Amino acid sequence: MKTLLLNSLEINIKQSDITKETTDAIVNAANKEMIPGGGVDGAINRAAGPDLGSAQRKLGPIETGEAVITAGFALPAKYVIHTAGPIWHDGANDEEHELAASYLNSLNLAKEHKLTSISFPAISTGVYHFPLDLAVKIVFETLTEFSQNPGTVQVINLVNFDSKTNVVYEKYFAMKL
Ligand code: AR6
Repeated sequence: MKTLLLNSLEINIKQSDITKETTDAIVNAANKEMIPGGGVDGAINRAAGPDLGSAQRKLGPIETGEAVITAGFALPAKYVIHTAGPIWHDGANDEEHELAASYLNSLNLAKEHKLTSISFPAISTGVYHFPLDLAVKIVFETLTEFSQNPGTVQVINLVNFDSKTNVVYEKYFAMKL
């Protein structure tokens, strides 16, 4: 795990399974329909139990970049913040702004609920095919913007399932900080 400070925000970059996180909230890379799918969404739903899927479905459909909150049910995390990241087409369809919105809206929701810690997966970089290098740059810029006014939020974990993703995160953040 690598720990960095972004203004007063503690950022932890780690290779792990997000369903094990004990932060106040974990973020789910969901779809607009809010129908539990595969990838991290599937893993979170399996670990949380069937009540999560019922709560999730009731809140759909949502817009790309929007974020909504449910309980965490059987997860160690108290809440799940669900966001629909953009599907990558060619980069000319506002994908970059939409990915930034997914992160910023999730963080603002955590702040509104007076949470202190939140964990993110690498939204949109799986089956939605967002280029990893560009995604990591957007995450860094969005967290930097949020760190100006983080409210109650003190700790942000960037939780990567595979080592390739984790290495790209570590290198980019180390270069910038
Ligand atoms: N913990 C942390 N990260 C994980 C885990 C885990 N347990 N499992 C997978 N990842 P993806 P997307 C990583 O495809 O691209 C679903 O069907 C994975 O390795 O889960 O936003 C939804 O319902 C990758 O780095 O999300 C949507 O329909 C990252 O999570 C669609 O996929 C994101 O990969 C969303 O696609």
